[in-house]
Amino acid sequence: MGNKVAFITGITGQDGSYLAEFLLSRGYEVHGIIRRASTFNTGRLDHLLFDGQQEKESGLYLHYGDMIDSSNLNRVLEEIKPDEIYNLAAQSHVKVSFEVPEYTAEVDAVGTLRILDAIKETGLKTKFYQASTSELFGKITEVPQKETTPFYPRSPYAAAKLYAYWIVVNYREAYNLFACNGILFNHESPRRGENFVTRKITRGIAHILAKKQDYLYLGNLEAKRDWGYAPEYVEFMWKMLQNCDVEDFVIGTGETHSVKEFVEESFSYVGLDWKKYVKVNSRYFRPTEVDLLIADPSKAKERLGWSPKITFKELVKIMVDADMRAIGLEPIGEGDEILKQKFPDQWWRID
Ligand code: NAP
Ligand code: G4F
Repeated sequence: MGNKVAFITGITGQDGSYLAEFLLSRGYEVHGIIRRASTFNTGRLDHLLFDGQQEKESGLYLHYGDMIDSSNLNRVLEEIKPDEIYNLAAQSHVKVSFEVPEYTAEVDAVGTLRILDAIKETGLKTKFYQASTSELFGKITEVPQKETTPFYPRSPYAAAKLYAYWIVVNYREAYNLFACNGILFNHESPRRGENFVTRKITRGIAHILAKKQDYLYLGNLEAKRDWGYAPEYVEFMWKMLQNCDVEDFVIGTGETHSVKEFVEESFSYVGLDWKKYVKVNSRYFRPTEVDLLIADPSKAKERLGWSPKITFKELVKIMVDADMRAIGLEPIGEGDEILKQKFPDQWWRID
């Protein structure tokens, strides 16, 4: 039997790049779609594609494609016949979804349907992972949130992901597909997009230290999130598809912290008083906010033996160290040390 074949949509994103690295480390042949853009958008994958300027054979194959083009999705699936599909592509920014609601629905909701329908129509024997989200819980009705907590989406993004969640359940029940939802709470890393709040803060601190920026402008400091470390979460995506049963799981740390706590913790790590640098700007507030997210990941622990290693404070240190290094400053170093100690056999490149 040859190597297993995986197909990842959203491979150029934070999670997609870690997942590609993980699957390659396990001997998979990995395929992904990338969007044609006027600038290169493979920055998070370049270490897998090139040795310096030289292309390398790593088992990673990229195809042009888009979640709104079903002809292309059908063609790629027919061609590569993947054993596992990870649907991570999304317009994933909640605030932006209020500005491009229709596009967000096309990509995040109908895009998911396009792939599921391609699987059904072609009769492809494959397993399907859907990137569902804690944003589904929105205006929460239960603390902490678990697989059975009712959904109440609070943004066009969450409403689109709600459709995607249910179409996965429907295709599983109607057509017997191996298709499941990972309901993941926020997970971050040095590869997080620069306009998500954690990365905006840690990158802002590095810029302030390097005297390239005077202030950091943020929105709602009171919102609370359950923040974990992305490499640990992508490993769970894979575990879900190796599970004998086809079922949905919540993944998170079980701890919640406010944006203000993230700010305090990260500024104090580098010895700065955050009050001197952080200004609140109304342009970063959302028309409707999700106030409190906190996971109950006990099903994942009991059934698949998953529990996260990286705590909130450690995540802050890992991200601040990486952003300091990225801008040419000597990192404080505690974050790097934590990674070395907790993941001696880590499979991802530490940024
Ligand atoms: P991300 O960094 O924003 O990556 C999104 C990916 O989707 C990128 O590769 C992007 O391509 C691609 N994409 C966007 N629109 C597309 C389109 N029309 N056609 C094809 N590809 C498209 O997101 P992430 O943090 O890795 O998250 C991965 C998935 O998990 C997303 O579905 C997100 O909604 C979901 N999720 C994330 C979290 C989290 O905390 N990170 C939590 C729960 C769920 P470009 O590089 O070309 O933009
Ligand atoms: O970092 P955020 O933009 O992430 P958000 O909205 O929680 O969404 C992320 O996690 C979801 C899982 O729960 C994913 F499904 C989704 O794709 C994405 O990855 O904002 C976090 C909090 C919000 O309450 C926001 O209002 O931070 C608050 N915030 C305060 N100032 C800010 C800012 N958010 C951003 N992006 N930028 C700010 O300046």
